[in-house]
Amino acid sequence: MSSMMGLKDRIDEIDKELLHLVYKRWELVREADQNISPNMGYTSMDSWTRFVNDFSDTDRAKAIKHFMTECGNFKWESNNGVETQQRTMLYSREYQPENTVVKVNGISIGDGSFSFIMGPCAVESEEQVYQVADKLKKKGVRFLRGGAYKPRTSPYDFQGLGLEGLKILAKVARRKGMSVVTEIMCEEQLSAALPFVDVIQVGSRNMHNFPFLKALGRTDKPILLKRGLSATIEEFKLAAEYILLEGNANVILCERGIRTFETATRNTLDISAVPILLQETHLPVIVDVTHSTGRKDLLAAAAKASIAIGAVGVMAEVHPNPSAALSDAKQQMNFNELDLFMKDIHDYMYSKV
Ligand SMILES: [Mn+2]
Repeated sequence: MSSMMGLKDRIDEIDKELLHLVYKRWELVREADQNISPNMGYTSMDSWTRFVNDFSDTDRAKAIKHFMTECGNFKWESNNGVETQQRTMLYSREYQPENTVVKVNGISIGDGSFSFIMGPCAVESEEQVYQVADKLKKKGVRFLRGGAYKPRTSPYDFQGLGLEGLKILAKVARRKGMSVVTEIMCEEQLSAALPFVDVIQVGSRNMHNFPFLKALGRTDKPILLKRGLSATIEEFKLAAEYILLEGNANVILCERGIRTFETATRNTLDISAVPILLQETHLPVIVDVTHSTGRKDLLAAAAKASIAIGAVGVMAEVHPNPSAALSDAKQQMNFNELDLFMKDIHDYMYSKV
């Protein structure tokens, strides 16, 4: 028994050394990838493949492959007898079988509960935000959304109150015990905005902004990543990978509709993206019912569909007086509509059990 323990200790010791070496190697690989032109025909992946295949001792090769797989970064595929490495994506279920649970001020997203992220399209005044937050809090909503930096399609449209808007949002949210979900548009806004934000939203138009995604990956804030308006599911997952690779594991995916030929809705809600993302990633998936449909008469139906198909939350816009809103006037719910929306969803959730 004691010799078993001794062996185990030695294995642990070796694992530590190996991990240290693998990490050192990984650092060099990253440096090489940044400095060596891919046209030179040399990639770090190739060197590992050569290294392993050069072993005549298959047991040793197997041991190394096993170790690398255990490390979680690579899987191995045999192609006509030649072993090649396939990168295991950090977002994938292979890398992490269990669901990621994102914690925001003690509230969990992705733990089996259902989250509502609601608030006005844009922060317009403290009074407006307060009215909405007060109403939402009474409905049990824990996440207050609101745009301070607004990425508008036209440069002549209302661009948001910026940092001032963010301060209003944070002040009201703190007072109400809610968490702030808001869009930050670029790295320059990040440091000033961080103290006022609990979840950073990456807007649809920014999903492909890789330097920004990397910058977000270096923060420890939860990130709500919206799907690009013309992004495939594969591109969406890879955008998440940019954040994860920099070390931030708190990523929430948000399906928000894609651009199709259909004009009856603002975008086409790609509802089947939800279970695909849940199968292929371990990240929580929510649905933005407001921007995907752009129609108030479809919000509750879209939210119920989202619940049925496995989403862990929905995002929707609420305004005290939508017709006077400075943005998205047509699609924001007023308070009566919010009451009906919440009742509809509540009835649905409880009729299911
Ligand atoms: Mn909006």
